[in-house]
Amino acid sequence: MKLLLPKDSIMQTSKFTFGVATSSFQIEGGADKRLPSIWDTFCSTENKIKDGSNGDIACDHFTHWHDDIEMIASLGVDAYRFSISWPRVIKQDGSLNQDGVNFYLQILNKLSEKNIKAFVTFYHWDLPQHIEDNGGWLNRETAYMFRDYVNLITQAFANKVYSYATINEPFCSAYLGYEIGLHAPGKVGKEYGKKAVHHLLLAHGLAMQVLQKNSPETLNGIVLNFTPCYPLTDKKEDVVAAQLADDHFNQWYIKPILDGEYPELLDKLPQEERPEIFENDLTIISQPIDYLGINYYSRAIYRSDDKEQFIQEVPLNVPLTDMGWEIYPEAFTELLVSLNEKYNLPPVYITENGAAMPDVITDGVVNDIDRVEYFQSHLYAVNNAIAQGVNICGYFAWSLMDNFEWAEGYLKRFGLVHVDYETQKRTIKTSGSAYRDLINQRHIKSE
Ligand code: IFM
Repeated sequence: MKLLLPKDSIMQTSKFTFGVATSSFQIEGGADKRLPSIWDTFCSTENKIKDGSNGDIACDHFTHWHDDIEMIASLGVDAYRFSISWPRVIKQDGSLNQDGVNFYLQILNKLSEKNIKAFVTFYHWDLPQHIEDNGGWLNRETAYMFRDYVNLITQAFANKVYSYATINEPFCSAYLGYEIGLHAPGKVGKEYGKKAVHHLLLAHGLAMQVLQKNSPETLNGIVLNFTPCYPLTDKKEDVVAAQLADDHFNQWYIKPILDGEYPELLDKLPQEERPEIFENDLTIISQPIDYLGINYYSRAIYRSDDKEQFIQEVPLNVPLTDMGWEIYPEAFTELLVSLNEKYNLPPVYITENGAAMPDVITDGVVNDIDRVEYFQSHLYAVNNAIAQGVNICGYFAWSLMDNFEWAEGYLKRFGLVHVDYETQKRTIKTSGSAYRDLINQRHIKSE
């Protein structure tokens, strides 16, 4: 089964970047060679991870990184997006852990040998546990510790990186981690969520200042996830409910970065839910960025509710992925176009898009047609947004390989490559071959 490149699209030229993405905790393992992170603690807490698993070994990329990069190269991608494990590269006293840094330097060198651009994310949720013990993202000090970590690493990685992202999906860290407790560190309380967001965004702004100084030649930005909010009906109260959800879950993260202010909703929040905002914070947060990374998987539907204001509907009778997320590529186009209308967007990279599917491996083959279809419809959706004037420069499939899917453990598979967790054998799925052929098609066309 084939993936087709949209006709007459920039996607057919080498100006468009195609890549694959992963993150440190989800693939690395090698947990005994670094400090503990909040995800180690969360995994060892009863009933937090569906299959009771952890990230101690994961895909053992810590051992298999060399072959994994050969595999990435065999897919013909232009770029590889991965994250740095903060607890691997920084010691408890704040100094550099050279062994940890060397692990990433070998990866960066190998990528450069293969002519693959390195898109490096500094924070994909694995906060060192000792920093959480001091309040984690509820403590303003954490933002400054993040800045210092970025400062040391940018010096250590000099000239080896193509692009830096400060933070991946602050929504997940703040809301899932500090408000509803589905993710590490598992805190629950409305009074925590927006405080954590503010410190995450402050950390982003402070890190951008460091990047401008230490690494002005790289493409520097942040990665935000969006779940577009649709009303259940066109009744006014449902429309208002969906807009409110959108302010809380989407606009809350992008508006301070691009407009230097939070949505008006800030003034309506009860005092205990408001973050403490210092005088220059929003100026720091709204430092210019070279690009915006956008992650999209699905949409959500809301209806009004007297008590909760808005309630998310469970999708019924619609196509779903194995996560239970609705497959709705139209929302991807609408999201990109609406963000472009609302904001003065910098160049955009789709830094994650993909689907968990109920894969079966038979005689060494994973014929994941459903995932190929997902990619095809979403690539068209991105192309439709490009056709409507959105400046999109690249697309990263989530994920290179099956990995630790957070609270779902190893039960959900998002990879283009199947991982047998017993043997660590990698098998390229039908979707992986289709992605490779799509990229090769483009190379032939642009010659
Ligand atoms: O696996 C995650 C990734 O770490 C962040 N974005 C969403 C993916 C799928 O849930």
